[in-house]
Amino acid sequence: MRTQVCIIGGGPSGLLLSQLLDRAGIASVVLERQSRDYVLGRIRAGVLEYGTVGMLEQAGVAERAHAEGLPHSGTYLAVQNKGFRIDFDALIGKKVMVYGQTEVTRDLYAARAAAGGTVIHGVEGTQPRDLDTAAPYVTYTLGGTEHRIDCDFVAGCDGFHGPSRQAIPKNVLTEYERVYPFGWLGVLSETPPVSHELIYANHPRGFALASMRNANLSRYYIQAPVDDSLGKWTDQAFWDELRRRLPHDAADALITGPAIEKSIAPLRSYVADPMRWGRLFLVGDAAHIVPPTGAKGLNLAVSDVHYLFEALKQHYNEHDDSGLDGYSQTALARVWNAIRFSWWFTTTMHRFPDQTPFDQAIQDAELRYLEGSTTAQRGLAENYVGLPY
Ligand code: FAS
Ligand code: PHB
Repeated sequence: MRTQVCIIGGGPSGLLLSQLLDRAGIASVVLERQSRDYVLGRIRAGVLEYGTVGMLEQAGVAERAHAEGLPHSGTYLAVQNKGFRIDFDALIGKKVMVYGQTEVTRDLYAARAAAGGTVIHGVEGTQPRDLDTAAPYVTYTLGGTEHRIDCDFVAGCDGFHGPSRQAIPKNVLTEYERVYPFGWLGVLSETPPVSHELIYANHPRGFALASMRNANLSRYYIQAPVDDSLGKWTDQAFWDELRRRLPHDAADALITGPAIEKSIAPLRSYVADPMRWGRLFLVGDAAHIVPPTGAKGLNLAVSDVHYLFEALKQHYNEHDDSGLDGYSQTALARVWNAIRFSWWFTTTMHRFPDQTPFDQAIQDAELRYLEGSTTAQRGLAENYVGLPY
């Protein structure tokens, strides 16, 4: 088989890139290791930057998001059970949209199917090859049969554990990493959200987040040891701990119910540089990971797609490779802005096991400054709603 762009990974970045390329008349094939249902069964991001909504519109897949998504013009922060609001609209004149990554991916799968796009599920042993030549190709097996796709470019949209980043020689790649000494215990429940907007809570017992997916589907998180066993956290234990950490009015209003999904996710910051090697371009989690505190993971994947899509269009339509040659530098500039914001927000809102009284005093001062300064709040707001592409 031959195509113009071979995309490894059928998550949000791979599917969005394929959809955009298709609408620009550029052929692609998506190779996905898991089944469609497995991909859709993953519970992940919940907040879309306004730039991400714009990209979904450009891809022709934003209709359901606009119909069912929840525009949010602000968020609450809470310190020791006392909340205050950051008003995105008043500070920045922009909103975010609460619409789950699962639904974004569902809409993208539907659009690829409607367009007759090629998404091959269940592939194994995917391997990009001859990336440092003008004739790269990708091999994989399907049902025990070896296949090969010849292409012009390979987009590594295969997440943190995929083969694309591994294909870059170790002496070419610089990796930056910070692992946080805690995880997030997340619960999904078919209950009305406790608040009409998100609540990020800093509490001596640890961080908590009240989020949502729709009017009857709530998403809650509490900071927990990353090696905690899920068995330890009965639903009741989770709800009791969440109540202790939320603002008092929210804790009193909390409607609980059975957890329909419960998981512990580790938190890390990670960046791989460069995001390009020869005809391979890394996109999304294949190149970078952020702690979910700043709601940046999915949104960063989308801005990478934006830069790569524009560069590929420029290559095919104008025979100009300046976008491709500048992709890694351009994408990494935005990545590092998001890495910084996510690190700052995580450091400000969580309790670290080894933090000294000085560290705690600094965190308290940071939060008091944030509560009392519209300038500080404007900084948080412009990063949270998404910096321009
Ligand atoms: P993805 O990992 O989504 O997709 C990569 C795809 O490649 C997967 O479908 C995988 O099956 C496939 N693949 C891997 N290896 C392959 C191979 N060898 N061959 C073929 N296919 C292969 N972000 C937020 O913004 N907010 C959040 O709250 C949030 N919560 C998260 C919670 C968890 C538990 C995790 C793991 C991530 C969370 N994220 C969150 C980040 C997450 O949403 C990612 O940023 C987003 O999925 C990135 O999209 P992709 O880059 O497409 O990678
Ligand atoms: C979520 O709804 O899953 C969510 C929202 C905001 C975050 C992280 C996760 O910062």
